[in-house]
Amino acid sequence: MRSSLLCALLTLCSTSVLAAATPDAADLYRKHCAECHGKDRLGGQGQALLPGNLKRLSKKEAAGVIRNGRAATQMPALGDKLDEADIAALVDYIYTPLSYIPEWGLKQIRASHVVSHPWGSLPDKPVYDADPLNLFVVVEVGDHHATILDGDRFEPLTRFKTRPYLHGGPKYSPDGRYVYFASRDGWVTKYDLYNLKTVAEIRAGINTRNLAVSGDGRYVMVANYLPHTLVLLDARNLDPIRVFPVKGSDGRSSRVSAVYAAPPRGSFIAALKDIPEVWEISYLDEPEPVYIGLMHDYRYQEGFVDKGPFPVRRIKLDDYLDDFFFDQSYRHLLGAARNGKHGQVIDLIVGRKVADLDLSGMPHLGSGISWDYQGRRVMATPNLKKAEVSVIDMQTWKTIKRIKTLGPGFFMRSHENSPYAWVDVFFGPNKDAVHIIDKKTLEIVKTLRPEPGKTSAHVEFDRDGRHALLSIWDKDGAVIVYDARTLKEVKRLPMNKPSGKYNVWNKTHRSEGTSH
Ligand code: DHE
Repeated sequence: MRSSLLCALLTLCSTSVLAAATPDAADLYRKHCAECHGKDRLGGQGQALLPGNLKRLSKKEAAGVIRNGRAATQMPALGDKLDEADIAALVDYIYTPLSYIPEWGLKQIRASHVVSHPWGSLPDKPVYDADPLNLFVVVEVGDHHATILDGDRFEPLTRFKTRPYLHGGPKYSPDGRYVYFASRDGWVTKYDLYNLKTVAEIRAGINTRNLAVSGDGRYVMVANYLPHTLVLLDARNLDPIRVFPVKGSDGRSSRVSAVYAAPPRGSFIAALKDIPEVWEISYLDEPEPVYIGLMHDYRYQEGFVDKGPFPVRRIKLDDYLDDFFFDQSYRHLLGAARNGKHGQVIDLIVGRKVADLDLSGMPHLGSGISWDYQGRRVMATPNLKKAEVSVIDMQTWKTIKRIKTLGPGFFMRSHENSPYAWVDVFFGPNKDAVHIIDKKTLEIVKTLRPEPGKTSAHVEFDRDGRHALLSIWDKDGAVIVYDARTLKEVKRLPMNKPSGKYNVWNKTHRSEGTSH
C-alpha cells in the first residue's frame, strides 16, 4: 500500500517535472498565437507562420519577436507571459512544416466566387444626391464595417459589414463608381458606390497583402503571402483570369510584398519579399505599341520572361523590397527592405537600380507623398523605427532634411491645395499627437492632440483640399474633420477604430498628397 502510494507520487512528480521541461507547443500556440495567425498557422490578421514564409527570419530573430513584439505591426511582446523554454518550443513549432498546406489555385478560387449583382444589372446613377467623386470610404476595423461618407456634408450615407481584417487601401475603378477591398485572409470584395451594394466577392488567396486596379479599370491584381502567387481577376464580376506562381529564376518561391498599378505604363508592379526582384506585368492588349518616357517600347527589352498576354518582366535588384513608392511619372520606384540600411531607386525604363537612398529608420514608403520645394520635387516618408520624417530630393536622391518628430510615424498625407503635410506619431508615449509640417519651410508648425491618450493616425483630405480627416484609433474612436487652413476642428463623427479613409477624387486623380 505504502509502496504503491510512493509510486503514484513519484509518477505525479516526474510527470510535472516532465511537463515543465517540455512545454506543449501546440497548446501555447493555441493560447497565444492562433487568434491572429490562424488556428492552422495559415494566417489571419497576422501573417502565416510556416517555414516557407519565415525564410528571411532566423530562429533567433523569431524568438526575439515573440519575446519583444515586432515594430510597426500588431504583434505584442509575449516575454512577460512566456518563459524561454516556451519561446523556444514555439519557435520550433512554427518552423515545423505543416503536414498539409491547402492548395489555393484557380479551382479553389473559382469555387469561392459569389456574384450578387452581375455586371450591368444595377442602375448607372447614384441613389443619393451627394457628389459621388467626393465620397470617403472609411474602414472601421473595430467591428469590421465600412462607412461611406459624404465628403461635402460629412454625413454617413451608409454603413455595412465587411470581411474581417481589411488591410491596405481599398482601390477604386477609374470612374470612381466601384471600390475593391482586400482582407488579410484573401477575400476580395467589389462594392458599387452608386447603388451602395456589394456586387461580387472571391477568395483569391489564403493570406493576402493587397490588391491593385489597372489604370483602364479592366483588371484587379491580388498579391498573396500564401500561396506565393499573384492572382489576376476580371474587374467586372471578379472572375479569375490567371494565377501567376511567384518563383525566381532559381526556382525559389516568394511572398509578394505588395502590388500597385502604374497607369502611365499600362502595367502592374509587384515587389517580392523573398527574392530580390521587382516584377512588372503589362495589362495592355497586344499588339498595341507602348511608348513611355524615353519613347521606346519597354516590353521588347530583355528581361521579359514571356511575351503572351500579361507578360512578366523581371527586374533584378540588390535587396528585397518590403515597401515602395513611385514618382508622379511612374518612371522611378523608390523601395526599401524593412531591415535594410539603404533604400534603392529603380528606373523602370532601363530596368535597374540607379541610386541608393539614405534611409535607415525603416521608412514607410507606401505612405510617402511628394511636392515641389524650392523649385525641385521632394518626397517625404515617415519612419517606423525612428522619430523622424525623411525628405528626399527626387533629382539627386539625397536626403535633404530629417524632421524630428515625437515618435515613429505610420502615415503621412497632404493635398496639392494645402500648404501643410500631416504626419502621425503612431508609436510610443506620444501616439496621441499629430504633427503639421509647413511644406515650404520643412518645419513642424503645429502639433495637435485631438484625444489625449488615444492613438491619432491616418489623415486624408477631401477633394478640394479644404478639409483634413483624421482617425482616432479606438473602439470608442472617431473621424475628426479639420479645416485644413485654420487647423480648427469642424466636426467629430463617432466611429469604431477607423483605420483608414480614402477619398474617391484624390485616389482616382492620383493626388500627390496621398497613396494610390
Ligand atoms: Fe499596413 C497599407 C504593409 C502593418 C494599416 N500596409 C499598407 C500597404 C502595405 C502595408 C504594403 C499598402 C497596400 C495598399 O494600400 O495597397 N502594414 C504593412 C506591413 O508590412 C506591416 C508593417 C506589417 C503587417 O502586419 O503586414 C503593416 N498596417 C499595419 C498595421 O499594423 C496597421 C497599422 C493596422 C492594420 O490594419 O493591420 C496597418 N496599412 C494600414 C492601412 C493602410 C496600409 C490603414 C492603407 C493606407 C493608405 O492610406 O493607403
